[in-house]
Amino acid sequence: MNSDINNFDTAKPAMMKIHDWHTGPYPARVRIALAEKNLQSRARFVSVNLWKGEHKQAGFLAKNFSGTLPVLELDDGTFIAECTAITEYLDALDGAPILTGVTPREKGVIHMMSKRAELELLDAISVYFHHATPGLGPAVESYQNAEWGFRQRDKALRGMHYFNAVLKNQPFVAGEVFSMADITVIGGLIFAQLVELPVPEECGALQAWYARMQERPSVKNRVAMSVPTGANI
Ligand code: GTS
Repeated sequence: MNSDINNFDTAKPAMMKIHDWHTGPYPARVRIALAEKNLQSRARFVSVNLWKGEHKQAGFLAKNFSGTLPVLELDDGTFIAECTAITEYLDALDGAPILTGVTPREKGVIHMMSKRAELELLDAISVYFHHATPGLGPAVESYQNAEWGFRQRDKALRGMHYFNAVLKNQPFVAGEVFSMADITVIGGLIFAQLVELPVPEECGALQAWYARMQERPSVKNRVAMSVPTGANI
């Protein structure tokens, strides 16, 4: 059987290459997942400069049709894009902690809450950034629609209220354990900070949860893990 689980030899050095940008909220999700699973020493980061539009050039588009980061590149030449897909790959490689659920119920709830965090928070903030702010600059942002961007900002604020309500009743986004869904909301709040969209004052449960999340070493060290030499954080 040619499974990655069988091929994943703990004695071997890095086997994964991650196309990354050190301050990006989406790539941060994968770095947090790697650190939670203590797999960071197996990953090598390759910087793709978003501000220079390197992710829209043909060489990168051949790796990920969507032209987004992060992308995991395996030794056999397979490219896996999408934070959730990469996290699922990492979870299938190695043991505890499992971030995407063990039982069918856990898997279903974690997937739903992570997707909801993308739809209602992180992706909405990303649209706001690209459409209603200068985004990555005129050379990269070929089309902007500010009205759409502001609508998405408002959507993200509603999303913050939703996750606040969830976190009033449970310690983590998908229930009783830390999971990929928490990482997705963390990505959303990292992006919110970058675009200076604060968590509303009345969202105390979300603020308290985020303060707890920021204490986790995986979250604290997420930028340092992949900062390229000479980068001016
Ligand atoms: N659905 C994708 C995922 O989950 O991986 C979205 C990835 C994404 O939007 N990545 C951002 C990107 O490449 C990286 S960052 O915003 O976190 O830095 N954005 C560049 C662009 O031009 O959209």
